[in-house]
Amino acid sequence: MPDMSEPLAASRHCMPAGASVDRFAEAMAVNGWLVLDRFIDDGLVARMRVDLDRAYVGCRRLQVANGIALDTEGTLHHLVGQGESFLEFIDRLGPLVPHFEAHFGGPFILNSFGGNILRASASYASAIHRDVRTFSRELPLLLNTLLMLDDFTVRNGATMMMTGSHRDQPGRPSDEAFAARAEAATGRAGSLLVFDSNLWHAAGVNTTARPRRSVTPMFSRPLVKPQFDHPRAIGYERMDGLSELQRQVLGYYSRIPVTLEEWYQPPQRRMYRPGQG
Ligand SMILES: O=C(O)CCC(=O)C(=O)O
Repeated sequence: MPDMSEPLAASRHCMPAGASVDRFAEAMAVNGWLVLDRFIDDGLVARMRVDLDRAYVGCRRLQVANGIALDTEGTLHHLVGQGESFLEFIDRLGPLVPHFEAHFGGPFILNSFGGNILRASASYASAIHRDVRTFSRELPLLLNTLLMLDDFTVRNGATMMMTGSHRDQPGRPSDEAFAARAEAATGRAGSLLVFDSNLWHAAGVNTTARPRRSVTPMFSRPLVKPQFDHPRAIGYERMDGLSELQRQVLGYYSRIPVTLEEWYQPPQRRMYRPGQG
């Protein structure tokens, strides 16, 4: 249910889901971020909400059991393998492959697949941060995305984006500098926020009584070590049942061999295939 108490103002950074590669590239270069309006349909968004709530039970149990409950409330990690809807989302990335490949200058893979159920209490995602520790400016190592599973509004804590900071802000900005340039990434449920990982951002403050949910897949060049071994988590044996896009993005073509038998293979059977960069 949308929050009817606040009309949803479209962000000036919002563009149609089918925006061209050139328009995408220009917004990324100049602003460092954009929102693709309703990139995912209501049906898949609804299934992802159900899977997200279910996955949170398992993530939270481990956060509490392992003594890291304090600033992780509402956060989820490594959702691939914790719900079929998340694998389906990977398959829906097809229309964006040219955009992402142009951004990276070649193929890309999933680096991590987290989520955030933002309530009034804050987690580490509410601090001003960026998700790549090394400021790499022109060399795109990582690309952030955030799929809105609820409408994102100013009142429910739409992500605050420091526009242009991917170009000129190597170090953490002061709170004042961040506030002066931060804009709210508002959008309708199903919209996809895409941003340069060099850009400083923070979850907003949710002042409503309802959760504001999202998933946050990040992508990289295949040569960057992912935060999770997705092919092993899903299972090597499931590869035949996955689409070509899922195999590529989940990293089945950029695995690390562990035996000489795995290493000595013809190119098309290699764990790390030719052309992965
Ligand atoms: O939930 C949010 O608004 C922020 C998410 C975030 O910080 C991230 O994806 O790195």
